[in-house]
Amino acid sequence: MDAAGGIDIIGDIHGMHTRLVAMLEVLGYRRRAGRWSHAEGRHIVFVGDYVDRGARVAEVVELVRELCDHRVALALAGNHDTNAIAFATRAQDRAFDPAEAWRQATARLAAGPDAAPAPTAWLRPHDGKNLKQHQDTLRGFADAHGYDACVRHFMALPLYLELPGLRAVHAAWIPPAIHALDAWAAAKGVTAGIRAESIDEAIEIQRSRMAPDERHWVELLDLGARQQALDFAPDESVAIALERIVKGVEMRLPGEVRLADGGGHARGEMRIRWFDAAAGRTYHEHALTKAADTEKLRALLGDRRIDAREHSAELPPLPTLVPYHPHDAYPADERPVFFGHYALFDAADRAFGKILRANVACVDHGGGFAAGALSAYRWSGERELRLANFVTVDAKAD
Ligand SMILES: [Mn+2]
Repeated sequence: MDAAGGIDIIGDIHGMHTRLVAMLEVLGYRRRAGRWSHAEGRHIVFVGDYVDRGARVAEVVELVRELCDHRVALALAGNHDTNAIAFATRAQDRAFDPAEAWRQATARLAAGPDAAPAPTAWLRPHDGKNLKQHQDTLRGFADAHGYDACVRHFMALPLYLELPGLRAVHAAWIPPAIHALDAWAAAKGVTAGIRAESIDEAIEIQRSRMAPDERHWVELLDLGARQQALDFAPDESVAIALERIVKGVEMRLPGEVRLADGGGHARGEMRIRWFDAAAGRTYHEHALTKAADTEKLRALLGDRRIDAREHSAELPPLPTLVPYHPHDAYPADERPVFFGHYALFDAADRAFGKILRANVACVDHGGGFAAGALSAYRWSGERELRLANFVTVDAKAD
């Protein structure tokens, strides 16, 4: 364990400023004479997703940034944060222009359902679905300048953290994906994530490291290159590597089975327990979904087991799918891994979706949803994680 104190790993905030302030209070972080600190020298690791859903995005981003500036916290990037970078990058000339993206998108939001098509094509199209997902963030900034500074700041966030005692990532710790990102970053003279001997050292590295800039992010987010790469070497595509670690791993569902995603769209894939082997498991056992979807899978598919032939590498892979693998992807004797992203909450079961295995914990329990809670794990060096070390704040939505 870090000599200076433990680490509080805080889950997805999604613009919920009131919950974040309440969480900092509960965990014992105080702002005195303009400086944040913790009496026992503890630190924070945020697992990303600062924007979308809650209304007070600008204040959340500013507060997280201040905690990082005061060497109290390290903030990782989530998929909503990297999506914002793609939203702010023009498709045609690959130019990064958050201010213009904000002006065009807010004008479309103001015009309502009859809005004309976006005048510019963006790497993440400003279409109905993406615009809807990002609307609270766009409205959360009073002007283009604030949005511009926020998205530029996101480009500098590390994608993962590895310390001797723990690992943290937004959605999934997939070693081949992390290696692909590292190799790509090394060739560019930048770093994608942070490895350090202590959280203090990690925070110092974050302050001085060369982060990917806007030219690099075009490669990380380029959908065209990603599709092309799928045709020959999916695991070597850096865009797929990014997708896997910030969006997790999915598996096709058999037949006509569909699950609704966060935006209510029917999807023929399910999010899976990427840290476990699929072999011999049923669909509902291998799902990493909210309780209602796990029950739906159980109701629709019963104890039907995942079939290796349906999920073999010979099938054309989709961007976020991985082949069926027979071995645990995250070894039982490894240091603990923490991630957010999955919004695993169940009002009826306080333990649901928290300790997924002795060394695997999810810290996102729907902090961005009115019915969910902002969650954190108070880590003090233990190898075996404990439910009692979770802290949740389910104050009213911002
Ligand atoms: Mn996420």
